[in-house]
Amino acid sequence: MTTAAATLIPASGAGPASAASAVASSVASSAASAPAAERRAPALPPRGVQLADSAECAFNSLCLYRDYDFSGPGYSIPAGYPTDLNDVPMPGGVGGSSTAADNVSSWINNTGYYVQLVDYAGAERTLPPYHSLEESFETNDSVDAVYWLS
Ligand SMILES: [Ca+2]
Repeated sequence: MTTAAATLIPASGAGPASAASAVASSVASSAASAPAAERRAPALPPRGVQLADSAECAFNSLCLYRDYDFSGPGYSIPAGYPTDLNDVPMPGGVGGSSTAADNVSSWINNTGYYVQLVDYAGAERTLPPYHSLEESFETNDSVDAVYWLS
């Protein structure tokens, strides 16, 4: 939760306060880095929104969170949109992952649909309507795609 706290290191010997040109070499490169090698889910745009901190999971949305207890960076996906989590940005994941694939630890299904949580390398599980889920140790950070069952 560190917002851009610029750490200005004054160059020794340099004059005072010439810090007007703060070189912000932040990580501004967005997306465009997906391996795309093993994609099976429909590559629909997620049409989701990044959740603000401690935002409620809106009605008719599936909300997914990087961390347990529905915390950390979160994202919401409208009901009915199958989503490859490789397309969903989510910084700070395990192993340096920058997407929601193999990264989600808790879920809120605030829709009337059954949601299929798909691990490309493993099993599929179903999250019933209006249920939340904290991943177990075995299934934590394993889901790669989300499908919807009618
Ligand atoms: Ca996680």
